[in-house]
Amino acid sequence: MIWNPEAECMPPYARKRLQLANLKNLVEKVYDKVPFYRRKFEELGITPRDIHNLEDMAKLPFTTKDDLRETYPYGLLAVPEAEIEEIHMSSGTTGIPVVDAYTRKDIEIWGEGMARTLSMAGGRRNDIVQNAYGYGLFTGGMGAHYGAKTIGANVIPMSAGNTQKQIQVMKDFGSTMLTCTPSYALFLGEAIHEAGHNIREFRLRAGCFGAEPWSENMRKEIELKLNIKAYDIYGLTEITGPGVSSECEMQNGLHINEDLFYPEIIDPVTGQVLAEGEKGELVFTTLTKEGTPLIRYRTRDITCLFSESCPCGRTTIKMHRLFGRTDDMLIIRGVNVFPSQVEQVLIAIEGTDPHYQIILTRGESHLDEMEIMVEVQEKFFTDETRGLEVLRAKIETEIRSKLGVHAKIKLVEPKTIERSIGKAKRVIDKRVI
Ligand code: DLL
Repeated sequence: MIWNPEAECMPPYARKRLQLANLKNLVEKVYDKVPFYRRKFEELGITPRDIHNLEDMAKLPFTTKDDLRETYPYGLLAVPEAEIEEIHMSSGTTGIPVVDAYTRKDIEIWGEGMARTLSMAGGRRNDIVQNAYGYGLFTGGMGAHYGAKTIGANVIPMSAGNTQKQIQVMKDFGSTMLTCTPSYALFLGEAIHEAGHNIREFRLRAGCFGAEPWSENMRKEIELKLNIKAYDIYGLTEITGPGVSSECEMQNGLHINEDLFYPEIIDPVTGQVLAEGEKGELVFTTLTKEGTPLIRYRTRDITCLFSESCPCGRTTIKMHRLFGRTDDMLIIRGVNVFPSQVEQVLIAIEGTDPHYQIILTRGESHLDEMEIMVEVQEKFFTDETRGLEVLRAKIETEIRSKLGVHAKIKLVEPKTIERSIGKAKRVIDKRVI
């Protein structure tokens, strides 16, 4: 079902007109109300009057995560504090959180974005949405909650964790949709089987999973284990949370809510705007945000955009599932490696599960060493060491051929690697530079 056909199926020329009108409003507003942007505009020698068409976007300054941290907590507010009704934050790695502050209208629009997301996954009024994203400062819980309420579904606010209770509720209340991180979905699927339940007796039929990278093969595993259709959904705290883009029933690229968030792809080194189809850093301008609007926010996420006529009827531009992040990229002895590439290799090899951890060290020779801990399925973890050695050697060879780096592979028993109820921790970097 298409939640908002007017917005989602609008002819592209009409959408461009709407985007331009909203962009002009936005630029005037931040120039007037946010000293940080006024200063940035002045440094570039531009004013809102220089924005005549969407191509003029390239004249505008970028906003970075550092800018957000430097203006913490309220430096980017474009409305009086009294108009803010909710705050969310993500902590990231440096400790200074990035903040998103929402007005009432921002929350409504968030619910609208997530209503579109859930509808793409077949969500309707009579659905029972088991929301296992964490509630709190993280945007997953509240975002999915607002979306489920907007479509009029029954939302069960489970939050993350408490796996046995999740299974009991899913069974007893007949949850039809699940929202959580993909790693937790997989974990839940395994726990359901281990508890001796037959998943076919559950009513679950779809799940909206995001907030961390996952691969096509991981989708297949989740779909199999939970007996559902699994949809990729994307978003980030800085520009609202989930509900920025999501997959429709074609499961082939994520439709971006372009009327709300204007996407660009840039070369992460030069900042040049790249053409459709080219891989680069995803940049968003929040076209309707009131509380903390952002101009050309550099997400550090790597993807490409493509517009094609989607059989689902939506006309919005799509983004490819993420290839990685500019700051997730590991440089191992000079070779660029993304954790998602490791996952792709592992999942294609029979006998392994997508539970893995990459450990980086720097040995006495001062060279980077990569070790990958890989969980082996119970049935392969026999006493027969030869079989395991064959598997280990196979993974090592595949990693070398697909990624171009050597990794020491350590096979471990099922459930050795710590499970996460939220985002999985895939990399432990112990290198001292
Ligand atoms: O993760 C918002 C969210 C909640 C998205 C629930 C989807 C579902 P942050 O904690 O600020 O916000 O993290 C944002 O997570 O820049 C990406 O690097 C990554 N990410 C989000 N969705 C996906 C996805 C939420 N579908 C950061 N695939 C983003 C891969 C994702 N990475």
